[in-house]
Amino acid sequence: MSSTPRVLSIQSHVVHGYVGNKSAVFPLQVLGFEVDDINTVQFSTHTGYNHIKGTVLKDNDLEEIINGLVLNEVDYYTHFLTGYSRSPESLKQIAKIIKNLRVKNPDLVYVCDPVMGDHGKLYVPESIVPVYCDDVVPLADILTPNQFEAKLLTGLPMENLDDSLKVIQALHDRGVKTVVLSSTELGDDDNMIGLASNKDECYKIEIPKVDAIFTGTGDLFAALFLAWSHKTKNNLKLTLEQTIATLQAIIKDTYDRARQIQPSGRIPPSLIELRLVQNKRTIEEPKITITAVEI
Ligand code: ATP
Ligand code: PLP
Ligand code: PXL
Repeated sequence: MSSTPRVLSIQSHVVHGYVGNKSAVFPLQVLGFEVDDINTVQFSTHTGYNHIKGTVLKDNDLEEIINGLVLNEVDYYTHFLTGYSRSPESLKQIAKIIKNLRVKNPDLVYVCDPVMGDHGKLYVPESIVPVYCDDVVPLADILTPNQFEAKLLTGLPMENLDDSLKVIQALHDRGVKTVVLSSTELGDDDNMIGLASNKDECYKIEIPKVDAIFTGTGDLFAALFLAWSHKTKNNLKLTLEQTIATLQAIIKDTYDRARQIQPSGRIPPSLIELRLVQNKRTIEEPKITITAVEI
């Protein structure tokens, strides 16, 4: 009998809504993972709302919490997951934490979502970029940047599919086993392209665009990819398909529900919070409707 996988997830907490740990913990638990979650911030809501209120975990506090896990000898994890991080210091701490966790479990899988920005815009301080490049990315087993983040990490252009394969190879060359471009604008007007690659194979998937801005979907993507990699024993094609199938269903349901309430115009953030709880069954058993193709 295989034992229950255990994840340490260091991400944001929001009281209302679904980003960071709120977007990752429930799906991981539903898929059978024990999740220990450290909250880097506790905000009322995500930062897309009009008022941003809450507190940020101090670097000393993060160290103390980790120290408590170590002293109590409960610091054995099969997986480590990190997302949005605002300070270079906290990212450096994360690099230290991974190294220590790997002393306890040399097979620990580190899933890094290098959240820095999207569509040409940074939403973290620029000083974070070199810390990701030099200290964190080389430690990642699975890396889930979007198109903009992948360009930042490699300094390479990404105007077409050929470019994206070079970017992916540059990230493999830094030691990353699995590189996943969670969303790129390399498709047509109606589709985004996702790409997933390991040393043996690379898959492309076309994701139909839904006409709204979702928040927390990148965090959900990373958590689902972690879960399905484990559950499929690293079957890359199936992992990508299960991840996208889940996201598509949740996004469609969230959008349809918002449009019932507000039939036209821009949907405000509070109406488009991801419907995770309502889609528990889909998370458990996604129905694959879009298949990935090998390239
Ligand atoms: P991160 O910044 O966390 O690295 P990201 O920018 O790729 O990730 P998103 O743009 O939220 O994060 O995309 C993650 C996934 O969410 C995509 O692969 C796609 O499946 C889904 N998604 C997000 N927005 C949409 C949308 N408007 N229409 C359809 N799918 C979407
Ligand atoms: N907008 C802001 C201001 C953010 O801080 C983040 C993530 O940190 C996002 C958008 C993106 O969220 P996601 O990629 O999970 O959809
Ligand atoms: O990755 C999404 C995210 C995480 N944490 C906080 C956020 C957001 C997106 O807005 O505001 C605090």
